[in-house]
Amino acid sequence: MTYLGLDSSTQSLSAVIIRVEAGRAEVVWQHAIGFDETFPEFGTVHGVLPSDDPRVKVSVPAMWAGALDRMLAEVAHSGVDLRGLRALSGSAQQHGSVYVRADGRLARAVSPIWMDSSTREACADITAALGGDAALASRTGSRAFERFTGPQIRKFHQTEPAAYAGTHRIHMVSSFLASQLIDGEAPLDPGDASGMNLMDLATRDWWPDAVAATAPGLAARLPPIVPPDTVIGVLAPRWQARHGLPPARVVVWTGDNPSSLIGTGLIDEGRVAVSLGTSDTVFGLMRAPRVDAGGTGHVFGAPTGDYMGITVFRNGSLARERVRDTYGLDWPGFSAMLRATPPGNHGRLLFPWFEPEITPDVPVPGLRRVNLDPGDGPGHVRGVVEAQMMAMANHSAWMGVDVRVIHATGGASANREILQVLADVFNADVYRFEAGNSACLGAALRAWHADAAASGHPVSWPDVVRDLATPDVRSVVRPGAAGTGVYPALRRRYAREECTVRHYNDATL
Ligand code: XUL
Repeated sequence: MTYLGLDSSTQSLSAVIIRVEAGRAEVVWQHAIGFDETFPEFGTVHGVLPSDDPRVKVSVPAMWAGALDRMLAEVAHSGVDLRGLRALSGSAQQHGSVYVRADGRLARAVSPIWMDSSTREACADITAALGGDAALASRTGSRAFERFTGPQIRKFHQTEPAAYAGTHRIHMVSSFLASQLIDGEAPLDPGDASGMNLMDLATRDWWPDAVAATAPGLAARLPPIVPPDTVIGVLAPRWQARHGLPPARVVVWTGDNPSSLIGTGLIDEGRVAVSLGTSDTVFGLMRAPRVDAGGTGHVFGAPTGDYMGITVFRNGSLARERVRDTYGLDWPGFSAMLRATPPGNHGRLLFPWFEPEITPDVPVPGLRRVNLDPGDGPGHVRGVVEAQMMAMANHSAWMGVDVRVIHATGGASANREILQVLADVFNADVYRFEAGNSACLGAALRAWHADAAASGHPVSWPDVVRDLATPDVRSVVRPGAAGTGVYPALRRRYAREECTVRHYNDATL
């Protein structure tokens, strides 16, 4: 039996095929399609359309759908025997919204994505209508965030009322792509729906007050929310005919972070994963929703039916790349500079907010430096990595996990020197994974879990994650002396400085 997992991220669409025989799972094929280079006609840069306003970040649903078509062709030519393809599922960048008319055409050719920070007024309106940050967070898992789909919908309704009126269905990226696969209207799962400021965490259904506070007539435009293991249809006849694929079951899609929870094997409480991708995220499973009183983190639904706590940082891989490029380095050169600089960076601090930051809330982008000269390449290399790791450690404390072990994933987890800083700052053992894309792997594993349940032969989550989503023990990076030496005090200093400098509006500081 084989299962296909897909992941539509900010910059690319990835796929993985796993084979399951006698309960053992192995990866038999993987592939990725980069958006910018494969579809230059759409004009995206790192998967995003250029904009004069740094707060506005949109991308192109037609490009995502084109990539899906291209990927199914690649799957068909993968050389894997697909007669045994039982099911597929997928994940996507979270929060983005796609506006579809009744005739199936798009009411808006572009979609706001998770990097957008242009909905401050909409957030304020929704927060006021629902009784404040704490009330909204305790009900939906998060206070209002600018990238969340509810505030985005409110802005769309206010700025383009005619297009909103002509919208029949508002999809997230995940349900938009799943809809293509079944040639119908796909529902949402609680994992992705909890990134909208619209879902009631307790009922895992729409919260009527939030729906009413967001935009008129919204209830009729939202997809239903179904349990995470739901089979929503089969691969539509047009895909079967076009690519010679079987009528495999399609399992509801979810967000990339919930899917990564499975792809990094986090099916119990007590461990966290750190994903170092376009966004950096820290997340872990929660049996009961413990909402962040400080308002930086989120509680989402988990694919296991539990919950997950997560904190999201916008200046992830693109910030690391900006520093690398500014000082004319390649990745080996970047790593060499990390090795050559001491933990603590001689007191030099960098706040790497090249773009508006989500955590902490920094609406006006720009680097802030403390004791750091703009020409100091080594100081910036260690500065960006230490800043990212300290921000992650500080801002994920609300999850209440005593972090002893970290599962590291995402592109930068291939870099041992970056993982050493992660291990030192958290004073925790860090493990890596074989599979490059944990969201994509998680989608394939979720397809297996749901298909087994639908076939009347359920497989437990521990069995599903055992072979492929277990960290490679040989990959462990252990904390050095800095874990108990410099970093505890430096983390406190970083937190204090962060409170001050995030209010500065001058990018040249
Ligand atoms: C999660 C978030 C990002 C995107 C990246 O809240 O905004 O991690 O999901 O694809």
